[in-house]
Amino acid sequence: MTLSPSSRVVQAVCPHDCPDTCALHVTVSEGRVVRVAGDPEHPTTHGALCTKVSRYAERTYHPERVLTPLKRVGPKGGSNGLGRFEPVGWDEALDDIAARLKSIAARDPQAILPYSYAGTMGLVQGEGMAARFWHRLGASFLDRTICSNAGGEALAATYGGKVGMHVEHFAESRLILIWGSNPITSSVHFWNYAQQAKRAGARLVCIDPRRSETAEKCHQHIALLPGADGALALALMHELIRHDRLDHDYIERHVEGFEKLRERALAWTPERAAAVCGIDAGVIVELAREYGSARPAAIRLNYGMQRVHGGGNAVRLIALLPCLVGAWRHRAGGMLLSASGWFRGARRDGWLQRPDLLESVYGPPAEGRRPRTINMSTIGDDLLRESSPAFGPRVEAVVVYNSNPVAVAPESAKVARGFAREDLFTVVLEHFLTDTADHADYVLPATTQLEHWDAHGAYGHVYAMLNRPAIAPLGQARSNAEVFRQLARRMGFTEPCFDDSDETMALGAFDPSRVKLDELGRKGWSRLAIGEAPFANGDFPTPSGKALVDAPGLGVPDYVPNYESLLSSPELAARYPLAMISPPARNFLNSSFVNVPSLRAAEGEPVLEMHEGDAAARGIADGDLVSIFNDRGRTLARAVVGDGGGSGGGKGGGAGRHARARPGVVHGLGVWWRKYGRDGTNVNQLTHQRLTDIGRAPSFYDCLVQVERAADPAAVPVAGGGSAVAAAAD
Ligand SMILES: Nc1nc2c(c(=O)[nH]1)N[C@H]1C(S)=C(S)[C@@H](COP(=O)(O)OP(=O)(O)OC[C@H]3O[C@@H](n4cnc5c(=O)[nH]c(N)nc54)[C@H](O)[C@@H]3O)O[C@H]1N2
Ligand SMILES: Nc1nc2c(c(=O)[nH]1)N[C@H]1C(S)=C(S)[C@@H](COP(=O)(O)OP(=O)(O)OC[C@H]3O[C@@H](n4cnc5c(=O)[nH]c(N)nc54)[C@H](O)[C@@H]3O)O[C@H]1N2
Ligand code: SF4
Ligand SMILES: [Mo]
Repeated sequence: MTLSPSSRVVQAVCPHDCPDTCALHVTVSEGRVVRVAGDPEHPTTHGALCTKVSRYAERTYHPERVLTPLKRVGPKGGSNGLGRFEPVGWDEALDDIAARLKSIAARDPQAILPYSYAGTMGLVQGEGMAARFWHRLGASFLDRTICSNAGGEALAATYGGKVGMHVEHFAESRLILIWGSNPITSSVHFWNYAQQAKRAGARLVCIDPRRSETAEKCHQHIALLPGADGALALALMHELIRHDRLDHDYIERHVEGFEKLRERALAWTPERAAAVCGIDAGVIVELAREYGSARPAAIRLNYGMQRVHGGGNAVRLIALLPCLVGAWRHRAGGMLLSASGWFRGARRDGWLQRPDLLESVYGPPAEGRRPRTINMSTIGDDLLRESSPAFGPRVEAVVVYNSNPVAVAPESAKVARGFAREDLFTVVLEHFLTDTADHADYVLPATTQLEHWDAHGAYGHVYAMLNRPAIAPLGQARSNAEVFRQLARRMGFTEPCFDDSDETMALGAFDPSRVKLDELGRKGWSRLAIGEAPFANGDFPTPSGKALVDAPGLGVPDYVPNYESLLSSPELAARYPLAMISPPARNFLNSSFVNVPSLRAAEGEPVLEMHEGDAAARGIADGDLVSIFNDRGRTLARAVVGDGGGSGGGKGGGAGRHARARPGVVHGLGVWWRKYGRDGTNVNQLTHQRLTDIGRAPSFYDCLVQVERAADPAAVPVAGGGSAVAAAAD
């Protein structure tokens, strides 16, 4: 590629919900982005990006970008799930939206609900100016639980915050347990360190029901049943205790309540846990021996394993393992689930979000009044609820940004029904006409990360990051912050904080006493000052500095069975005998990128991975169209059949693309837009809204289904988002 002499490189940040939070070099030539690459100097990015974000220019210049405000002209979600819109001017749209919000707020601002998640993780375009706006308005709080809350609260209950090892140090570990995580898909920069360790002789063990891309590259894959991780952790402790592979000194000095844990673990023999996990007891005995003797041993835990009823308890148990063997003494030992807690205090949250503005509606904090809270994970039920003293007012307006709830929230038939309510006023700030935007009264064109300022923390490393705009907003796109700033004016909010520019907010996002702002400005990133082996001497951010077994209000962690499984709900399992998990497809990021042609082509169509025995019993062959169903609904997918390695503990390597599922478990890879599904649905048609034991999070991977062959009328057209979008934007 020849670049014009005027081309320049802009320092940016990947905004996506991914632990790696890469530093980007965006090359701009003649006002157009021609290349998005990894910053070679950034220690964890080291010049590499995942496939998805290497295609960022393709996403940004996508012909279906929404580039003008759109107003609905047809029924919500249309007759076929697609919305019909016509372009309107910004002033007309914002005037009308402000008037509608004002009239609802005059009755009760809690009838207005913001719905947002991590489409961008930016501190400005996420909950920055938007949070100021919602606080000043007094709208309902949104409990942002959809992803990490079970594990996050569990980790904080154990260690006082979301803290752990530095990702770089995994390169020096001797044994790495990759537990409930598929880093080749979802955290490729961690995988780079794991490979360095492997080359230096470390052993890699993957604990995952699915023979994932990662599992097949580890030395060992333990294919346990979904939701059995707590039992496995207890049995590992049982073995560590019985064979006295404990670091007594570390436990004595840095763990509170070990005796209670010991008592519980001794009840979990490998045989008992093996029955729950659906693996051989010998695998557990051997793993405990390795974990108890390898120095240093590290655990890369990730959120994939906490999307089940007992996800919180399981994380608490696994998080305690490094204390038992004293793994924290070495910088390459311990565990990492999330590093986001290191940014606590480094971010200026109070200034960015201004929770004090609530006072203008609810009075001084002393009075203790607060708006009601709605859990984003039960949005399906909550949009359909009437007013009641327990619930509060019926939701009359929803403003969605950085999220696509109609596709990603559980039990999506209900979510879609809620968003289809004709009496619900819905505004969606988006790049594309997603399944959610299809249900909007107004769609407002949002800038992408290449077009706006932002600042970022991270949850997989400890670098504060700064994103500069590389190009001017495309079309009439405006940043989220700009939209809320302009709405604030129209609502009559006069506080000076509503005048702060995006740039002011991005440059002011971090506390100068904690982040070197000059370095941040110069390089685009700056490392927080945190010790190499931060817990070598305890010093956990708990009140006592010790790790907590018996956490306040939670008791001693235990194995909590799934809501839906053969063991816990045999009657349900008689009708729906297969456990379905729905982890991400490699080329998508949640429901983002599903509409990028090259990435969608790489995924083909929605698939269901099945074991050959389960398929044969149902007369299903590889490549057949199948219907997956339970009491909540039905969805169609293409069967990918193979032998996933039987009872677990098999050696990795050699397994091909068609060999991912163990018996009894199926994988419906996510998260497709519903409108790209053959019948206008996706896997969330099958998931439920029951919450995890800790953290009020969804149990996406705790889900029983049945599968049958479906007629395959090859002629059935796949509903494409394209046509409706083109019609709308014309
Ligand atoms: N390419 C890509 N990258 C992503 C994402 C994406 O959608 N696509 N999503 C991003 C987001 S939002 C997040 S939260 C992270 C998630 O990143 P991770 O936490 O690593 O999660 P996943 O890759 O969803 O799942 C990891 C693995 O958990 C397994 N798993 C499912 N149930 C269980 C269980 O009960 N026990 C155990 N031990 N394993 C289980 C799945 O089979 C999967 O292989 O990734 C981020 N990165
Ligand atoms: N069945 C099943 N369901 C799941 C999961 C699963 O594994 N299985 N994973 C769950 C997890 S871990 C998560 S985190 C959630 C994720 O759910 P969401 O946070 O809703 O993530 P996305 O689906 O990526 O949708 C983000 C949207 O934000 C938009 N966006 C991006 N940047 C901006 C911006 O700057 N401004 C505006 N206005 N919009 C922007 C994107 O275009 C995209 O449509 O899904 C959950 N749902
Ligand atoms: S999605 Fe993750 S791996 Fe890909 S560029 Fe963004 S931060 Fe890096
Ligand atoms: Mo997530």
